[in-house]
Amino acid sequence: MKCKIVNFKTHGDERGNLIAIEQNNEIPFEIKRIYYIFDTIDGVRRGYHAHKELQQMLICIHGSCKILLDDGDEKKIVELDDPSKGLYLNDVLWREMYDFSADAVLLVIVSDYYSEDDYIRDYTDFLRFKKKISCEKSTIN
Ligand code: T46
Repeated sequence: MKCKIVNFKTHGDERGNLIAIEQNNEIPFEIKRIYYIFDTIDGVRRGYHAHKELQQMLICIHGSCKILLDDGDEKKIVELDDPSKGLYLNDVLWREMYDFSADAVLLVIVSDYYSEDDYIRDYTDFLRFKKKISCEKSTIN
């Protein structure tokens, strides 16, 4: 599955820690938007969609949460519980976010402005879209 855990450098000293994140350095794309998810209600599950083009870096900067990723063939669960780790997504992956701790803050850095057109919010449409792009790739090759 095309996803990657990125380890950010922590600048730590007797005062505490600091992590710096730069476009085209830790973030391998031009940053157009950031958003964060917090105060999540216990037991809630979010997401249930895939993106057609969007690149994202997900960082749980406080607390913890789990991300279920599904590429149509394989499913994978990634636990984010460390502010020095990012989950880089650059593929059409179905995602669900769940098991948020009460104090979780999930920061998401993304490559484009908000557009509902980039979302696939139906799982059957997602599988159809994956099939279409894989057919297009095999025709080109
Ligand atoms: C994703 C996961 C990790 C906006 O108006 N602007 C925005 O930039 C975003 C992200 C959302 N919204 C609105 C759209 C909805 O009315 O905020 C509301 C909640 O969004 P949504 O239900 O899509 O939230 P999640 O947590 O299911 O998904 C979000 C992102 O939308 C999505 O891109 O990959 O977090």
